[in-house]
Formats: sequence, structure tokens, C-alpha cells
Amino acid sequence: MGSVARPEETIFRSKLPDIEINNNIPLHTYCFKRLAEFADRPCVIDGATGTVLTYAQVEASARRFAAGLHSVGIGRGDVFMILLRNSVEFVIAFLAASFGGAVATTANPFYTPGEIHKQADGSGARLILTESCYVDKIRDYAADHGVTIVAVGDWPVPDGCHAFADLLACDAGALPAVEFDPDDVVALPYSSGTTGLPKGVMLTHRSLVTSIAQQVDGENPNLNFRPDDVLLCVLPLFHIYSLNSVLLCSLRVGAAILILRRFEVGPLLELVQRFRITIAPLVPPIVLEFVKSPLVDSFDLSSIRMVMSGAAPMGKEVEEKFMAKLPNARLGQGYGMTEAGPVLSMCLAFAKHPFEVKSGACGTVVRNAEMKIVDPETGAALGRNQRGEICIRGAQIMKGYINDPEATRNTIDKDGWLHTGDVGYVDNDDEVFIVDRLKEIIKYKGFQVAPAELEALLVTHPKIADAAVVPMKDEVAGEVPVAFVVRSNGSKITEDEIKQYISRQVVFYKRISKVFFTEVIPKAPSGKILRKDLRAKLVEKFPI
Ligand code: 4UV
Repeated sequence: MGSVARPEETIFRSKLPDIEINNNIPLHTYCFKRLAEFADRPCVIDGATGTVLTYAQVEASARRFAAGLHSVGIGRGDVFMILLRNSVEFVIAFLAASFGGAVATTANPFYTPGEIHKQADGSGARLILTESCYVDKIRDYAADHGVTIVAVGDWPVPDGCHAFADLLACDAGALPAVEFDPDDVVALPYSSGTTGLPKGVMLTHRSLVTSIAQQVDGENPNLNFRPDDVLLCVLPLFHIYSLNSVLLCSLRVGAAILILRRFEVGPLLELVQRFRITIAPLVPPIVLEFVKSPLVDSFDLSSIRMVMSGAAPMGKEVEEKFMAKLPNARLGQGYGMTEAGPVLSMCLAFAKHPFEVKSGACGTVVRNAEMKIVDPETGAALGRNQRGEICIRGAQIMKGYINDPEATRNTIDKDGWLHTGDVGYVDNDDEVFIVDRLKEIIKYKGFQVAPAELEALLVTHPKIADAAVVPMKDEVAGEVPVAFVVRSNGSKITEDEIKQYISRQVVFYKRISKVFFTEVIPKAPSGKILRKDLRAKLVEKFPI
């Protein structure tokens, strides 16, 4: 980090001036900076019950829960897993990690036991916080590995677990003073990045504070959230988009966060009307449901002033249809990647003093950061309107992958540039367009699916000799995983058997949608699967 760009390199920057960012403070100190001003304002609203917690209540609860975590042995640098659906408890537990100097690894509660165990193992989680109804998925693992379980919900709590409520009842004064370094990790979401299996992405206090500041701070914030805003939090908080750009950005500005456990168009519209939601961060499949649903016309949605889409490409047509339905709202995109902290670029129509933007653009690089587009073959930086790999540099990017220096070196180069594996260009107005992907990842409704994970499962089947998984375009999900499979000698394994074998082991969005039997998986001499060849085969079979 810190090295100077070569003079010939074209570096793209925000149209907004850089600002001073004090990123040497703990995340919670930064988020609650204006607590005295916001103490009695609504902070989180539980969409299911309507219960409201003020800023003072959320801050105090997080401090108490940090003391509770400390009482069961979670202190500075210790990893615990948050395995929860969106809830007030999620918010409190995540902030408690910051207060206590601990590290929260966030995981999807719908994961199968196998998926949870892999993340718990890889991250070294010493405690898992989950809902009582999911305890059975982790009970044996926890017993074998000496992991503490804290359960939210049903009373009495399941055998052998601590109750969330008991930890929350601890005296905040019992939390000893925590030593702090801005480069301490606070969040450890999982992502497969450009290649391989999911890995723990180390996001520090410094990286998250910088990322939030890049979005919502300054005289002319890129993302103009205000204290009187009500934000919809329906995207899962275990994913960095919702955690950072919804929860943490809202806290910083003193807005209210309406928390929903899951997405259902009818109830969601009703809540928008009831709570006068002003900002709706979404993903393209939800935007598409809005466009398609006849219910949209039966509710008063006039309070919505900003609709943000991200995590997957959004078609121009969907964008235009959506704007026709909500003419008072600004619709725009943010482009993020877990490893990038996560936001690389954000729509400048969301700024306090907005800029004109083009449909289909993914925003402009955030302030206090540098972006370049490189030729994937030569590594040379390219100029405007030239397609290449998008790279980003700044204090917001990850510290690295946990326990994986090689994967870290392959993603962040020696000059501090993070290589995204996305192909795009920056146009004459500094707007970023994503046009392709070099990396392996599959995005199902914005959720990550790592081909390597499915391939590893496939080849453990005795009737499968080799396999490769690639994305196939899908109208609803964006992309779905499909498998090319080489049967073992004499095996007659069927497509259905293979699909079921995988379905039993993975969360719903990683299920294999189609199987193509083949004689051989094309590979480079290094053994790397030639995914481009397989994708080309798919296009031949299913021309778009
Ligand atoms: O690692 P990940 O799952 O991370 C994300 C994060 C997304 C966002 C979006 C807006 C925000 O404000 C925010 O905080 C976080 O998705 O997946 C990263 C990959 O997803 C694709 C791209 O391939 C990334 O490398 N992707 C993300 N945003 C877009 C996108 C987009 N707007 N358009 C097309 N692809």
C-alpha cells in the first residue's frame, strides 16, 4: 500500500472531492458519534412486531451484550458466528463485536449443517449465536469442538445453550477496557472472491469506517441518507451489502432501520406504506418483482425517494419499467464486492447535490479511492471506454483473507490494488459499466455460489469421475449453477440423482439446475478448468 501509481497509468476518481476521514477510531465510536443528538430517535424497528428501539437503547444493548460475550469468554480478537435472520438481535450482536474488540463472522441461517461447519472451522468461531429453531444444525459440531451456543427465541432455551436474553442482561460496566487497533478485524463475511472456495474476508474497523464515510459523509455525501429517513432492511444482514450500506450507513446518519426477516412483496408494500419508508436498498430480482407485481398500484409508495440496486446486474428494461411505476423515486446502482469493503462505485444521482447519470451505469468510483481498468493479459492500465478488469485501491479494502496469504496475494497486488475479476469500463462521464466477469463466481439473485464448492462435492460421489460447474443465464435468478459431469467407468448415474445428492448438502440457491454429461472436462495443462469453453458450449446449446 501507499506506493505511487506509475505516471502513465490512467486512474479514475470520484467527481466528489476527497474528504478527511478519521478512520483511526472503533467502528461503534464512529457510528454512534452523534448519539447525544439522536439518543431518543428511532433506530431499529422490528417489521414483524412494530417494536421500536431508540438509538440510546441500541447502543446500551450492544454494550451490555459485549459484556455478556465477555462473560462467556469472547474477548478481543475472538471470532463468533452470527447465524441469524435479519433481526434486532443481529444488530445488537454485530455492534457488540465492535464494542468488545471481537470479530463477527456472519453466515446464512439457511445453510446446511455442512456449510455452517465449514465456515465455523475456517473462521475459528468459538461461539455461535443462532435462533433456537436452528440449534439442531450445530449442536453436535459445537459439542465436538468446544463451541458455545447462544440461542435467540423460544423459552426455555434448548439444552446446553446460553440464552441471548441472559447475555443481554449483563452489566455493561463488567466489560473491561478493550485495547484497540484500527487494523483489528471486526467483520469476517465469507466470499469466494475471484476463485476457489469461500474464504473469510477480514474487514477491519478502518476499512468499514472508511467505506461508510465514502458513502454518507461530507458536505455533499455520495449517498444522501438523512436522520429523517426510514430505510428498508430486507436484504440479509449476513451479506456485506446490507450490513454496510443499510445498517452501518443508517446508524452513522441517525436514520431509522425497518428490519424484515424475509422478502414477500405484499407485506413489504404494506410496511412501506405504514412506516413511510424513504429508502429501499434492493437487488435486481426484487426490483423485478416490483415491476411485475400488480399489488404495487394498490399501495401508497410515494414516500420512497431512493431505490438502490446492487449485487448483480440490472437490465436497462427493468430499470425503465421500475421508474415508470415509482416516478418520484431515484433509482440507481451501487457496485460492491465483499473484499472491496465492499463499495467500489455508487450512483451519483443519490448525492445531496445530484449529478445526471445514465441508465445501466453502476455508479462512479467512491471518493477517497482510486480505480483503474487493466488489460487482463498485460496488466497495463487502460483509458476511458476501454474494457478490462476493474481494480480498486484505498483504505476501505479488506486486510486479506483469513489464514490464506496466497489467495490474498492473488487478489491484492504489491501496489495495493484489489483485482475484482469483473470486466468493465469507465465512460467519458466517469460512470462505471460492468460488462462481463473473469472470475468463477455465480450470482443467484445476488447470492454467491462458488463453483469450486459444488465441484468438490460432486467429485466425492463414487459414480462421478470429474465435474465442472458454470453459470447459466436465468430470467428470474440472473444466473443458476449448471454442472458438466464425467461419469465413472460403467456408472449410469442420472441427472436427478446428481441434483438430489447436491441438494441435500447445500442451501437452496446453490442447487444444480441442470446436468450435462460429457466425456471430458476441458482443462489447461496446469489442471485449471477451462470454464470459458464450457460457457461457450452452453451458449451453443441454449442460444440467448
Ligand atoms: O462479494 P459480493 O457478494 O458483494 C456484493 C456487494 C454488493 C453491494 C452493492 C451495493 C452496495 O452499496 C454494497 O454495499 C454492496 O455483491 O459479490 C461481488 C460481485 O457481485 C457482482 C460483481 O461481479 C462483484 O464482483 N456485482 C456487485 N454489484 C453489481 C454486480 C452491480 N451493481 N452490477 C453487476 N454486478
